[in-house]
Amino acid sequence: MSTRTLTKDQMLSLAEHIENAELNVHDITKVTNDFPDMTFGDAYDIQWEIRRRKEARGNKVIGMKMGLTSWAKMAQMGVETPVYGFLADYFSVPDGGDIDTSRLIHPKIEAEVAFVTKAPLKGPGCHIGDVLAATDFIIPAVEVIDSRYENFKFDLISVVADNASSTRFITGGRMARVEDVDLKTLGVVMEINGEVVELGAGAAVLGHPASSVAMLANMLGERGEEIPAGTFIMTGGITAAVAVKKGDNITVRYQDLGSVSAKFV
Ligand code: OOG
Ligand code: MG
Repeated sequence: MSTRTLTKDQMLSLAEHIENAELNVHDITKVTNDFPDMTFGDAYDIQWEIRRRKEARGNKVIGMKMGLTSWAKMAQMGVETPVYGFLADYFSVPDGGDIDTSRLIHPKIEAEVAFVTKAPLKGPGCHIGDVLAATDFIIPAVEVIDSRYENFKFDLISVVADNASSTRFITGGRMARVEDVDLKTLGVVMEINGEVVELGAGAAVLGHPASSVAMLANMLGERGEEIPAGTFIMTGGITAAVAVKKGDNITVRYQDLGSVSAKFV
């Protein structure tokens, strides 16, 4: 676990500051501008405090996400280390549903594969075989990310503190058993208003999306946390994220697993 540079009061007030940007839909400068010595330990403390604030308000945490797990995403954002975040109940949008752009700052969409576990996973030492054995099913998922930072520009420490830009997600298509899908070659095609904007295959995510779940277990293990059985986990964007705006209809097609759609209103 990395060291801390923030006092408890600074950590608490940064959590409030960042969460308020989400709740009040306005951007902020990245937190490392004012606190350049912040560490990953400080940033995850802030993220866990935002999670605590939401739970104290009655929101439920309904899953986890990994981010920056593909080269396309790392190159797009100029960073090279995956990060995790949590998913709150109100982030979930039904397949084919509307996403209210008045609640978002500058949304982008990502094509992802989600896992649902049937046994706990605990790092350190969690590997892909453990993940495959503990997987109940996989299901297509599209994430809507919305960095609270100006111009969607950040460094890793800032994005961790901002819950890895989490804001909305849509699951859909068809669930499948992990042994029935070749997740490395699983093709995805992203369309906005009927036009293909990105495409890719599952191997873009750390060689195999299950590796992303193993990495999550190992990162949580550093804080003494685990992935409980029954957890929904998004493994990270396969392609670069694509900006969307009010009026856009989006569909992501998954090879043999159907599609996920939404409308930005
Ligand atoms: C950070 C979150 C990235 C993914 O799937 O790679 C992410 C960001 O790019 O804003 O969710
Ligand atoms: Mg994502």
